[in-house]
Amino acid sequence: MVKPESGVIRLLWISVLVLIAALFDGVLGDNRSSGNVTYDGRSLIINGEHKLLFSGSIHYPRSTPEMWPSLIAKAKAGGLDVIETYVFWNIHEPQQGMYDFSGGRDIVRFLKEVQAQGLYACLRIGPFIEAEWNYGGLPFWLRDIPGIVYRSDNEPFKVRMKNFTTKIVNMMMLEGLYASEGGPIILSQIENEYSMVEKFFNEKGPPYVKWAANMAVSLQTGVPWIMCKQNDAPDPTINTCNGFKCGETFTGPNSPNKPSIWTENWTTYYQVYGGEPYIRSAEDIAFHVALFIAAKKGAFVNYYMYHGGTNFGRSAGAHMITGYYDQAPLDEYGLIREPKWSHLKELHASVKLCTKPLLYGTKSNISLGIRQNAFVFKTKSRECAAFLVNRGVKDVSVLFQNVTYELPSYSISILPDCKTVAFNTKRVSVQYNTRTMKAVHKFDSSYKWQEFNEPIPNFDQTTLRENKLLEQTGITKDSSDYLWYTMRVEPDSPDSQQTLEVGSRAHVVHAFVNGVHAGSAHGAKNESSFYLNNNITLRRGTNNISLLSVTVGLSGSGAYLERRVLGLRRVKLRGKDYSMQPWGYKVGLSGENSQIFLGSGSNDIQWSKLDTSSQPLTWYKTRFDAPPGDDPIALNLGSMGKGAVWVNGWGIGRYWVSFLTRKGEPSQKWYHVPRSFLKPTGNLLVIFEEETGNPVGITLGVVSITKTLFVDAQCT
Ligand SMILES: *[C@@H]1O[C@H](CO)[C@@H](O)[C@H](O)[C@H]1NC(C)=O
Ligand SMILES: *[C@@H]1O[C@H](CO)[C@@H](O)[C@H](O)[C@H]1NC(C)=O
Ligand SMILES: *[C@@H]1O[C@H](CO)[C@@H](O)[C@H](O)[C@H]1NC(C)=O
Ligand SMILES: *[C@@H]1O[C@H](CO)[C@@H](O)[C@H](O)[C@H]1NC(C)=O
Ligand SMILES: *[C@@H]1O[C@H](CO)[C@@H](O)[C@H](O)[C@H]1NC(C)=O
Ligand SMILES: *[C@@H]1O[C@H](CO)[C@@H](O)[C@H](O)[C@H]1NC(C)=O
Ligand SMILES: *[C@@H]1O[C@H](CO)[C@@H](O)[C@H](O)[C@H]1NC(C)=O
Ligand SMILES: *[C@@H]1O[C@H](CO)[C@@H](O)[C@H](O)[C@H]1NC(C)=O
Ligand SMILES: CC(=O)N[C@H]1CO[C@H](CO)[C@@H](O)[C@@H]1O
Repeated sequence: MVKPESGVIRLLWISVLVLIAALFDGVLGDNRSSGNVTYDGRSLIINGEHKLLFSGSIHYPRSTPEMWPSLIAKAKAGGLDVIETYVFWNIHEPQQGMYDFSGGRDIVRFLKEVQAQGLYACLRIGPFIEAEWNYGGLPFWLRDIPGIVYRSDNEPFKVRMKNFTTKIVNMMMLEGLYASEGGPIILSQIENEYSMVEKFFNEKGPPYVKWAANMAVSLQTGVPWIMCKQNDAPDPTINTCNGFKCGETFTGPNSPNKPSIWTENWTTYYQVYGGEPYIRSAEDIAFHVALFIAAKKGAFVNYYMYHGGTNFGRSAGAHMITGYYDQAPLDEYGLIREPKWSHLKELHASVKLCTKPLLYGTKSNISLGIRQNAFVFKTKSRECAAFLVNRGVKDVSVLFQNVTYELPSYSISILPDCKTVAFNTKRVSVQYNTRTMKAVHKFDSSYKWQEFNEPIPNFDQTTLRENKLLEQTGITKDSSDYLWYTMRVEPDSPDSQQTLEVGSRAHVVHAFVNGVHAGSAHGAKNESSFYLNNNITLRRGTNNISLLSVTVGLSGSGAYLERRVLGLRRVKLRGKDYSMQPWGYKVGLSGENSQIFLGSGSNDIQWSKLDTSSQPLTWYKTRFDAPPGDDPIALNLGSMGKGAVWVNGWGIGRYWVSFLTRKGEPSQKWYHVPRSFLKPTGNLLVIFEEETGNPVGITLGVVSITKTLFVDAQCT
């Protein structure tokens, strides 16, 4: 009889259990060999064997091919069996019929790395994915297809969706990547959380679900298809659960012969500009995973995300910060975050010890108290595993099979032999760590910087004209975040103060009057429209009003994305509406149009010495050497306002440090620069700053992990 012991003894015990688990691997056939994949009411069946699988999301475009092997290795070491990724349609088919699977888009290389490390893969094709990714992963050109309605029983959409899904499935088959061919892919997903929007499509919703399922199944991959958060997923596709607490909320598979699968157990939550990081404790995640496995007969759990990574370039969805799920078990840089990583690793090892009773035993539910119960799994050959659950807010002692067990509040103890506690979700016995950013280079020599002021276009310089305010993305086609709206105005009473009111449905607006900055305003994730209200001074005669409307990623959430309206909706001067006056438009920035971030000289770009009085809309450039070593590196942009960064032409992402959280902090100050983007010396750093940030305050840091304190299980 072993009761929960001190952290050290328990750690030893865990190691023994992990060893036993390793020995059992062969016996249980848990060697992740591929073969035909089917399922029944208990689990997925691979090569004839039932499987209890732990999975983690790692999205290939959110890191670099150079990072993939180590991310996958750390996932495997953390006890995962499966790597899950979406397929990101808009990076693969940026123009209709023109495909790109090169470099960081090489999904086949990613999946082959998963295979080489002996793991399975779950391929969530979508091809609508949301994923806090620009436009939910849909290519923007779809919007120009006449009559298209996305994600609905709509022929123009279905043709494109089928075309891309087929393209991906064929590509995987050609490479032998489905388990049925000896490859790693054991599951594929069609659509994504459709039930969240289905009602908005009225009678066009249900037939679309059926069509999507049939279309997917007809591709004959030899592995099952899942539809997450789709309780009516048509046979044989499997409905799966997404959420924080599937152990409590999942209503179960929609057929007794489908297994319980949790496709998105959120390890944290995405972060928006102005938002704080969401910290979900290792204990809370472990509790809900153990509960899902015990109470819901869960047979597949996927961590969303196991590694979040970086929204490089313009890939982030509306208002999303550049770092993605930094609080996951592997942080943005791919470094192990403790105690999350190890605590979950111990959970996986303990649950794996229960594999036989869990998969082949019968379950009983025994009450141990008002808020305490035991889920007991027993096979005919009397192998037994128990999960002792305390849903109460107090630590309690319970009597289970004549033995007393201490159960901390809101925790689950796992007893792989119905006697010995191998793991308790609340007792964290691993070393905590903290991440340190050590500045190794300061960009404080102003003479090493050059700048270029983005020209402010006037109405006279525009070619696209319309007597109204146009929808933004209809003009930009999302080729840029930026659209200039320009007009001319002659004031009735000159030299006077006028109120300028701009109503916008984009994300940011910067106003310029006769080339001089006259105010800015912005919205937020929860504020889809906003106003700029400023007093401006007009001159006698013609005045040039230039308004730069900015998007910060396109939303991928909700129905009818093809009808979304962005950009300026109303402009008033001294109360008079100018919305239907002649407006001139310019798409993008001069710097963007001449690819200033590639460093190659262009005739329109005249770089000059750094001016001490920074003005809005300025490009900055300098060069730097790579810090020695292999540790990840990041730029501290805390001295800047809002804009975007490039290193050697690679888009590092947008930054928006001037948008403060309620605590008065930027949501993200450090921006990951992957090592593989760098040369040893002379790396080109280019920044576009929309506000009046100070580039001389930027630093380059090396990211490292320090173990901090050992927390004894009894002391927590
Ligand atoms: C893996 O499992 C398959 C099927 O159960 C078996 O044929 C194969 O020998 C196993 N491989 C190893 C290395 O155990
Ligand atoms: C998969 O199923 C097919 C058709 O039932 C069968 O021919 C094939 O041998 C199976 N493959 C494996 C690896 O079991
Ligand atoms: C997809 O559409 C392209 C044209 O854009 C066509 O060439 C291709 O054959 C189609 N592929 C499939 C699998 O339907
Ligand atoms: C198990 O029993 C407890 C009461 O002891 C009850 O609260 C709980 O809902 C039961 N769970 C299942 C999955 O039957
Ligand atoms: C518990 O103790 C009682 C009486 O001492 C005994 O009859 C019973 O078999 C025991 N149960 C187990 C599971 O050991
Ligand atoms: C407005 O723009 C025109 C064309 O660029 C320019 O000639 C004129 O001087 C500008 N007016 C003011 C007041 O800046
Ligand atoms: C949006 O969120 C911010 C911060 O949480 C809050 O101050 C603001 O009132 C919210 N706006 C709306 C329209 O809910
Ligand atoms: C604009 O000026 C008016 C009158 O001077 C004043 O009442 C108002 O507060 C000012 N508005 C802003 C946004 O500064
Ligand atoms: C889509 C979804 O279910 N989101 C939920 C995730 O969990 C958080 C916190 O529990 C909820 O606020 C969301 O609504």
